[in-house]
Amino acid sequence: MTIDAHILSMLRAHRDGISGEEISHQTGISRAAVWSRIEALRTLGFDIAANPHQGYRLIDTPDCLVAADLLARTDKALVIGRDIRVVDQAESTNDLADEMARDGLPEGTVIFADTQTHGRGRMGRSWSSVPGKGLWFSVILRPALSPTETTRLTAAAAIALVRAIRVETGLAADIKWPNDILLNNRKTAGILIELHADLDRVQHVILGIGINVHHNTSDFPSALRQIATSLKLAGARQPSRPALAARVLNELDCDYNRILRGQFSLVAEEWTRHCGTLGQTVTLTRGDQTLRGRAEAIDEQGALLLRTEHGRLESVLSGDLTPAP
Ligand code: BTX
Repeated sequence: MTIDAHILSMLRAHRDGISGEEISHQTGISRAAVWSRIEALRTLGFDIAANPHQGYRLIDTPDCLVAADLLARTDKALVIGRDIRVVDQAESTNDLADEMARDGLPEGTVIFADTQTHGRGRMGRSWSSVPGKGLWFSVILRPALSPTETTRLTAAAAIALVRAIRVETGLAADIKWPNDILLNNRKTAGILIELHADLDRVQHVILGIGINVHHNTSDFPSALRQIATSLKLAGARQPSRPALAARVLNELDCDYNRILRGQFSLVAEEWTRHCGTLGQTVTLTRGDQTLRGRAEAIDEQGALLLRTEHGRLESVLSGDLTPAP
């Protein structure tokens, strides 16, 4: 953890205040250096009070993403959030994370961008990533899974998002198979998994997540206004991007470790409870193929089990679903 992350973590643990001497003792830097780090944090927008009796007290946190702040909030992470980086702009955080993974950065490293110029969805679709309005980030993972088993990671990310949104905003989101998080039937978050793999072994996986947080309707491109929403539009009062970011990472850490421990059934169970798609008759589109059937469950890989009109049970790993007429 960086010194700033350590200081923020101590300030959070001592809401009534902590002395400069104690911070200096725990971080191993001088009291003058503590003061100068507090000044630097104030410049970033952290409201930190100082008084001779109570010491330093964290009053308020800015809505912007600061790596030290996120690290302080995820300091119990087993894997995800061990290293966190923030950039102002990226073409796509998935590309940045992929470069970082190829450069050997460890699994669990997370990269956030305040905006993306070429944010993408599946199959070359674009993902709108308005500056300062949402969370656009990617996580490097190196799981011991086969390429088909990585579908489990989409399910894990989906339930982590549902829990994080509920805890931070009180809103109950639905999962739409395979990778959409909906509020009031509109897309508020999306998940994009990209693999670097051999035939039977994954080298690394980039898990990209986009969450619309502060958008007003006019912040979305006109083509999205009828299908997209944000936490704010769905009724969240003053959602905080850093609080939500850290919560998602903490929840994801928990679900990722469930998968690594062979407990995907727990993830699948929770996914099933939150998935609005199950039980519906749907049309699945995959390239130029379409399939009509009833969405029944997800299997142990994370694939959707679809009962076709002919009674066959098809297991599908990817595609787009629409309600069947
Ligand atoms: P998807 O292919 O399921 O959805 C893409 C579709 O979603 C678009 O064609 C458009 O209709 C709609 N859409 C685009 N932007 C938004 C938005 N902001 N809110 C709601 N709907 C939208 C979904 O793919 C996967 C999205 C992952 C995005 C993250 S952001 C960080 C990381 N970097 C990156 O380039 N992608 C991921």
